[in-house]
Amino acid sequence: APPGTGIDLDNCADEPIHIPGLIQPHGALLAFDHGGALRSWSANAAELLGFAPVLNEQVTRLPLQAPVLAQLRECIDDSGADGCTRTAIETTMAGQVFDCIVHSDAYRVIAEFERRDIRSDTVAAFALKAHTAIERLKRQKTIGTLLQLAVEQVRAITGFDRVMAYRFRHDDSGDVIGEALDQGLKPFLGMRYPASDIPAQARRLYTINTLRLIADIAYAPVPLVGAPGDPPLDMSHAVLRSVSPIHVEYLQNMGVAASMSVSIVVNGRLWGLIACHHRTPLRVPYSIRMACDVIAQVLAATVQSLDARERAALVEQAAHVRTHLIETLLQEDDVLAALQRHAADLATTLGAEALVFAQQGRVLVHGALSHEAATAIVASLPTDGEEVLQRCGRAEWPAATGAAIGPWVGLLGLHFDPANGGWLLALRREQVETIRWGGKPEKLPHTGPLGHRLTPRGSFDEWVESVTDTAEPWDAGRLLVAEQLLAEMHRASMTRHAELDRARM
Ligand code: BLA
Repeated sequence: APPGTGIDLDNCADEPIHIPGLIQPHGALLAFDHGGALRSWSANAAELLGFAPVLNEQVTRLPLQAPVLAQLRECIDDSGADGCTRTAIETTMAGQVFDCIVHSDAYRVIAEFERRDIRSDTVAAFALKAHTAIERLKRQKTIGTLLQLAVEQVRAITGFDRVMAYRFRHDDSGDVIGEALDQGLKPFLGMRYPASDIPAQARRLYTINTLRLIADIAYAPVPLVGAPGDPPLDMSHAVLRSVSPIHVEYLQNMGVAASMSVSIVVNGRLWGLIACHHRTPLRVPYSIRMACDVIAQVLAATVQSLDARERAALVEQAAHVRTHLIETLLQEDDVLAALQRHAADLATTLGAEALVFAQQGRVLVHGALSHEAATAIVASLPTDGEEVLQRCGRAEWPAATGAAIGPWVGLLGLHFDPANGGWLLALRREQVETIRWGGKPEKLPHTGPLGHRLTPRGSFDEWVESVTDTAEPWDAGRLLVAEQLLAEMHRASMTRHAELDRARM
């Protein structure tokens, strides 16, 4: 663990990553108060920028190029109200080209000078590539093809060895669902990681600051110096922010030497990340990073509309299935046989891996579920009028059911005929059984001081442990589908009974 911080694997969501008091060494930082007085700077400022900073020196007295000064003064003038938005310009100091990136928050105006070794025209050519990339992204029809194209484009623009699309799940664990990589690297596609690999404070930060670069994992952090009584500098929006040492070890254990990630924020929530790795240090210039940020924003907007479209398609499909089922139910005396005829469609719309239909002691099965397990499941159900029943963990099942249900711990039950024990059951397996684990568990060559946990395999083991005996819960969309189905079945049954009564009269 980072010495003296008290932060370890168990409490890493408490690490205040926005105020590390340190930066990465490929640049220097100056921080001014809203009056334009210099309050703190990185210890490498003199060496990189060619002048020795002095506490409370006015910005106008610093030996900066005129355009940089103008940019800083403008930010200082705007810093009072809403703050100034982040801007960047190129500048040369002590014979070195820098991107100077300026932004402000409620207390400070921060200027970061990031060293750049690539010429401006090369950078401009890459940024242009991003433009064509964006047009193609907007035309994608599914989230899968969209993310795959995006990772290929980000790889082409940045040169990373490996670029992954990482999508968060209902419980903040995540899946690698798209990947572009150099030959000779083992794919991570299909791998799943626990929520704790990206702790809560990091997720919060990543929704407001959407891109971060660790240019060289082996870096020695540079401390900030300045007025001793000042509160720590908030680096939430700083591009040179030094990252968590725990995360650095994680990447080291993976054999990664440089990392960048870009947030995909949908409806204000962190939906996923584009995560990039390189086996050697890689300093991606600021404007290329901004091009990636724009790609991620287009991605987010496209995800949002595809998501909405997918949801609408599900609702439409469910209505269709319902109509067909009801037609059959109105003609067919045997309700279970009617359900069985539509089983495949019902399983799809209910998001189930298997179905069980039960009534008056009869039990029918659709899917890879044994009759014994189905009978045990039916026997565990309440007989009262409970209409919709959900169980997502083994602990929610009656103790008497025991091991009889096998891996089928996820249940969504629709009590369509309480008087006759009529149930439609949608079932899901334990999550561990449904995961497509991309790489074979391997012996990992590197493991750091904090051990196995901070490796992809160790982290997967952690995930398995955290979800053992649970199934993925049904989301709001599927629950709505289920409730509408149940209501329609009740209506059909009443119609049917009314008809039978009439026939009898
Ligand atoms: C941050 N963890 C991150 C980030 C990623 C991951 C992408 C964002 C930072 C970056 O861009 O590099 C996780 N990276 C992954 C995963 C893969 C990957 C899952 O490439 C899969 C291939 N991490 C842990 C544990 C802790 C932890 C146990 O595994 C804490 C005990 C902490 N991760 C942690 C912290 C950050 C982080 C604190 C924030 C780093 C920062 O921005 O300062």
